[in-house]
Amino acid sequence: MNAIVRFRQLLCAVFIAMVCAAGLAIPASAAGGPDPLVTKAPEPEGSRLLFNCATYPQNRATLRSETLVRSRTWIDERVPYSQSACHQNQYGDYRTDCSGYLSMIWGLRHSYTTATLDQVSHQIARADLRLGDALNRPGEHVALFIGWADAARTKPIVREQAGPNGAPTVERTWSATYANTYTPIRYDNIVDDSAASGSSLSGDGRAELTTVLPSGEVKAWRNGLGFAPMPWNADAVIATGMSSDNYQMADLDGDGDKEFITVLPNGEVKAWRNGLGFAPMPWDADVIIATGFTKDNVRFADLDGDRKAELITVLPSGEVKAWHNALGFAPMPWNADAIIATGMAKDNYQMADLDGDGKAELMTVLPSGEVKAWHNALGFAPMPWNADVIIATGMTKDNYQVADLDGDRKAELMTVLPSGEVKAWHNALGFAPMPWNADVIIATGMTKDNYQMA
Ligand SMILES: [Ca+2]
Ligand SMILES: [Ca+2]
Ligand SMILES: [Ca+2]
Ligand SMILES: [Ca+2]
Repeated sequence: MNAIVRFRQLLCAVFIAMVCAAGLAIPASAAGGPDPLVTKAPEPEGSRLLFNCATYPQNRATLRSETLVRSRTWIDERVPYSQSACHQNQYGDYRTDCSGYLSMIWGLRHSYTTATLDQVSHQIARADLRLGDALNRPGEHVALFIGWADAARTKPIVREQAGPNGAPTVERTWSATYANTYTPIRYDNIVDDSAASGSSLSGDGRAELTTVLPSGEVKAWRNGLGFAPMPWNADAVIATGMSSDNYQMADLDGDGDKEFITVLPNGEVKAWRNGLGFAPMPWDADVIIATGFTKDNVRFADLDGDRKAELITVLPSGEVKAWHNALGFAPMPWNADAIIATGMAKDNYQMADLDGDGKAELMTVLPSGEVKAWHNALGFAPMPWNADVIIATGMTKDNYQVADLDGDRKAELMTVLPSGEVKAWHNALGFAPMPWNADVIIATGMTKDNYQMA
């Protein structure tokens, strides 16, 4: 054994004693015996010579609810504490100590340490602690915050790898005194579950059904059950003076509630902001968002996943032009444009998020009746597509819609049968050939040119 290796082992022993001690004495054996660090190629700086186990391409965007599921795995597997071991499961390969456990839960590039977690997190106020945040004492210990055990919000429930060596991963409640010695931190890439759902008229991401009555009133039914037979539990008239071929709904400001949009005879595109969600006439402001359009050649879809819908039209050349929504609900909110496709007809393309990543896919019906979809890999960019599949057969361009019914962000497919029934197929597989695994009748008495999912 050469001198450098000996020196590394000495350093490792020192830092093992410093990191994740959690006020508990680390047995001498923790730093003794064969040293796996020399074969695990420790990083020279920043990692404190604790090995990283695996390395992944990026720090994952993780839902708060996912931290519950991910942290549960090590508890169920009774992963034993050790700073010189890695544990691998479906969420990756991470060091089996406090910070390695948190790195797995958050989905970090590798196993960070209590001293390097500040590279991927920021301090928050104690009162702001929510599921998926953490309590950290740099150089000593860190634990995942689950919730409060008391109404006064002083005693946190945590999940942690606290040692001593061999002790399993646990959930426990800390005393207020002990918890107050820790700094509340929030992962930079944590995602609120509410922000992860798509948009709808009511704001919960489960598409409502709308139709225009002979009176020109737009009637809407609220989706209370998601993907289910006749899932509607309320109805309301949301607009008047409309025709079935000249209204659309899209979330322009990214708050989850869809705005109402129509093209005026002078070519201006007028939008009303949704201030109330699902309610009679829920609009509280209006604005002109574009000029020079016709009612049969304007669409809206979120291309880049920021929840604010982009504006899309087909040029005479067959090119599909999109304008990026930078300002939300505002006059002319667009700040960039791009040609996102070619060879399209204005009456034969649709856009919806099929795989649930927030970025809309492009679809068209081929002469064969097959529905071809292109996967959006690049967001708002010229030709952002990187794959294509056939998602359905036997469709016509004027009789299918795609919208998320159950709020999982993956769009379902709908068509109107000759009987007037609206049949929907549930999207189980995301962006994949024929991703549907169930079907239901969601409405009756509809015609193909007079209903919209919103
Ligand atoms: Ca909105
Ligand atoms: Ca957008
Ligand atoms: Ca997508
Ligand atoms: Ca869905």
